[in-house]
Amino acid sequence: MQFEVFTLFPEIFPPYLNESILKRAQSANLLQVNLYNIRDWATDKHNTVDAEPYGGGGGMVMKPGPIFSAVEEVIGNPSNCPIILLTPQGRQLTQEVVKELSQNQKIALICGRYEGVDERVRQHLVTDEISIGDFVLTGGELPALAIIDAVTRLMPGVLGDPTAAEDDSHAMGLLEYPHFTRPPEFREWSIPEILRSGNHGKIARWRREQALKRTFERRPEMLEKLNLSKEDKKFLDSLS
Ligand code: 4FV
Repeated sequence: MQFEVFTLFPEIFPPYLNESILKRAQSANLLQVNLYNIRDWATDKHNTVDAEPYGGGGGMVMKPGPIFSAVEEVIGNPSNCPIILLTPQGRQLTQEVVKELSQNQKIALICGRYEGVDERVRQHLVTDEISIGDFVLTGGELPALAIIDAVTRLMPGVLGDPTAAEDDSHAMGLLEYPHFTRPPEFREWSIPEILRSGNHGKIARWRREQALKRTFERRPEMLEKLNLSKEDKKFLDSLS
């Protein structure tokens, strides 16, 4: 999986990318992240990448020129991969969208700063816009890292246990069931006996019911999208 990342702060990325699973994925050539500083494509003597908004109002806007030049030089025009702008105005990032993005071999990510990018970048360069949530950040770098992280862990060979990604909560459309590990007694808190029964059928059922219960309590709207078994429905009825 190859990410071409266009940003004004490339130095933000290595500290996160060069640790743990993402570091191993790069060493195993399962992940490649190329970082480009948009300012390197500024053409004026002050390497200007932003300017006041037409029509007034506070803040600055990123100029189209340096962004178009950078992306077209690196990705080419027409582009042979999705060109994603990270913005609060984008479609919501979900595990479903992550799975869809993971079907690509290469993805370009544009990280905005200031009040955002000139609208012509959206109209004539970007092929997709993604938001990581209804809140405003100082830059698109964290959202870009979130996409790189979430997509990379779906790459075969990245997670130690290949099934781990499948039974992810959001992968199944349910919130995760409770996890317990050693010690069996912590302070006066014990763990559910079922988990030490060795009866994997019963454990799987318990986990399914716990995931249904947690989803019912915290995110009931997620249940509408699922095709639940009779058993699941009977269990959920017992909750209300
Ligand atoms: C954001 C988000 C986000 C908006 C202005 C960067 C900032 C600044 N991106 N999901 N939420 N971006 O807040 O993706 O340019």
